[in-house]
Amino acid sequence: MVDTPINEAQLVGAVEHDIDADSFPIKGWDHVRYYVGNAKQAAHYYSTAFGMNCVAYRGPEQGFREHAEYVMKSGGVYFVLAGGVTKDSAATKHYAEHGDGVIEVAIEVPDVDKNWEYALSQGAIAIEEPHDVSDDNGTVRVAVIGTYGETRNVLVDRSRYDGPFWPGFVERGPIVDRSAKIEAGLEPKRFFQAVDHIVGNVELGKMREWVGYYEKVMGFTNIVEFVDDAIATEYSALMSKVVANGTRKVKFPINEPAEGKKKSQIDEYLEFYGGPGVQHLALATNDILAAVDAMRANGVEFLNVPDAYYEDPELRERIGTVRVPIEELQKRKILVDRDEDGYMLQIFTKPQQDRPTMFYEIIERHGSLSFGKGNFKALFEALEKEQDARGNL
Ligand code: TYF
Ligand code: FE
Repeated sequence: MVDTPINEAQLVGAVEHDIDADSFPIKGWDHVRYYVGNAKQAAHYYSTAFGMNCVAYRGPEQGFREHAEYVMKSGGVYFVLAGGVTKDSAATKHYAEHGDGVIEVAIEVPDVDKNWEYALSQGAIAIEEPHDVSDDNGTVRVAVIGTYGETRNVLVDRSRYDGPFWPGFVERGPIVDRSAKIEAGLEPKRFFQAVDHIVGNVELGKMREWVGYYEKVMGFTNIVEFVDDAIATEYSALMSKVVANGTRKVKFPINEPAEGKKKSQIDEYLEFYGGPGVQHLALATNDILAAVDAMRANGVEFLNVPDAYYEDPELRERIGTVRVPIEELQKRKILVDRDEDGYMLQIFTKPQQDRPTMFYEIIERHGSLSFGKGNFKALFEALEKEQDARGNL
């Protein structure tokens, strides 16, 4: 394959940066924890549809009576699918209110106490003070900070731990055996290798507040992508700003609804999720074509993009040459954008649960550090069609 990103930094558009000089140093993503209605079935879906492998488990069998938790991995990031076993467990209640959704966005830090103290001094919402969690395999140090809605940012130091995922978890093998498909060349070993960004939807008028929160509490900076009328189509109007840490490994775009003729896609999310929360996770891949082919074959639905998008001479001029003919992108409905640093390929799934809430983006970066601003119009028009089909007028 030609010219595909090879290391994690390139995959996610990270830049040279010395974290030792930061007030809030960050190594990278640690895990994303979901509360879902049925973790056993979700683990199966994420295995087949997203090519993740189950690596660890914790549940009643280990003495944790409230939840069953399946730890999925693809590349460097852990995805924890937690489901309620009892009728009033935290996951059961969260699911009743929000449907499937993200409860924790966890980041790995060199020294939890240092980050905690800095964050608190800057007005962070304190949820759990730094503490040790241990088993025979060692100790994880952890603290929890609040963010939008019920979402939490967990700070993790796992340098003194070498067991499966987290103390209390036991090792567990893959749920689905994909080896025959991988050997036959039908599926890549991993559909994606890293998390690129995690997006939050907040209420009207709150975007600036949450951007300010990350600037103060985590020392993040506002990068690129102010969103204006350029993306306010008929009724998917939104405002969006991106904050990132110094290395840009951790990027948090934050959206709020904007005035439009009809209901904003962000308002639709807020209504069905029951408040602010994680809207989409962008997963970085070095082969978006193979990933999308495998996901489609396994039943994942993507947003439709009209042929007119690809046939527009302006697009071809703006994009120039990319690693595959445009026709290969068109066949798969993959979007493409270019900025001063390079180009990127991206595609969006439809919502991944019955509520029109969380979805995924698959992204393949080639130098570009941005978020696909050139695609906003086409993307939001496709989203509007989906909103229409749901009767959201
Ligand atoms: O993360 C981003 O900013 C891009 C664009 O509902 C985007 O993926 C923003 C809002 C949205 C879908 C995509
Ligand atoms: Fe995105």
